[in-house]
Amino acid sequence: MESLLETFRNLDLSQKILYGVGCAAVTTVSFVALRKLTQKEKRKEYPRDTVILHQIGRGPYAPSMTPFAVKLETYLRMARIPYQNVHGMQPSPKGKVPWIEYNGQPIGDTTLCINCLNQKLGVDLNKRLSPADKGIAQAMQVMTEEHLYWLLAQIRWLYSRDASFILETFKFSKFFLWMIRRHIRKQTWSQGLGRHTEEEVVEMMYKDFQSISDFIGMKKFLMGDDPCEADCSLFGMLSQAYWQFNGSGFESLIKDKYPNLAAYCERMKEAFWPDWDQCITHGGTREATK
Ligand SMILES: N[C@@H](CCC(=O)N[C@@H](CS)C(=O)NCC(=O)O)C(=O)O
Repeated sequence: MESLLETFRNLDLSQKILYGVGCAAVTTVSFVALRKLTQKEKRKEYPRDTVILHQIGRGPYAPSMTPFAVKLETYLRMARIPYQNVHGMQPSPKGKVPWIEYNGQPIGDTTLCINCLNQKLGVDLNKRLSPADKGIAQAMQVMTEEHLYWLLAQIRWLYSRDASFILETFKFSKFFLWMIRRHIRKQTWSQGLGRHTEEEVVEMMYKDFQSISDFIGMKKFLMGDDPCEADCSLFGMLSQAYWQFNGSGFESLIKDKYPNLAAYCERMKEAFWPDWDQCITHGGTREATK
């Protein structure tokens, strides 16, 4: 020990700095490795053949504040697949939420989760659709998830007139909200829709809602009398705008301007969420508009 200290004292400044950086790197790597090891030890044993659905906590007026969690859980219910919720902030191996584990296999991205379960369990919620209708359903789903989602994200997170709902729901500090907004600004800028003005974003949102509303018309579900896979996605997204768009300035938009979409939301809720009131945190279903 003594000779080690002596050697250290005899080093010049740059060698001492190099030595310090080396020590810090070794300590960090050991700490991370140790954490990973202990985490692995603590890894939970889940029942076999049950989907473990990792998602953030319940939402105040819909079962989640993320449309993708409502989508995935609705799919599990529609396909009657046994599942267990694990609420928390742990992201998928792809860095997003929600995600699933199935017999020890983690799967990220809701569409990939659904594809994998369809394949493993022989589920096909689109079996009554013609090839042309499958094409339309896919286009509607992609518009909902990859276009409308980013518009609604900007309206909820960036343009909200009143952020108190978000602050209270997520128990965020103002600083954390600022960080989330920064993250969403960066994401939407890279995606492209974040480069538009607020007016342009709002106009695009109207156009998406109008297209979906016109397409559904008087049908019960997106593609007719029977619900299909894309309904999970659509319902997940609409559930946010219909039930929990508080503070956005568009709280009553669906109810006032697109009554067939409001009826659709209620129909999906009735068909797949008989326990809705137990799955929301606000105690009792809120009227869609104030
Ligand atoms: N395509 C993904 C989208 C999931 C998604 O965007 N989740 C959001 C929450 S609504 C998220 O995890 N955001 C964190 C981030 O992007 O860093 C899926 O279907 O799972």
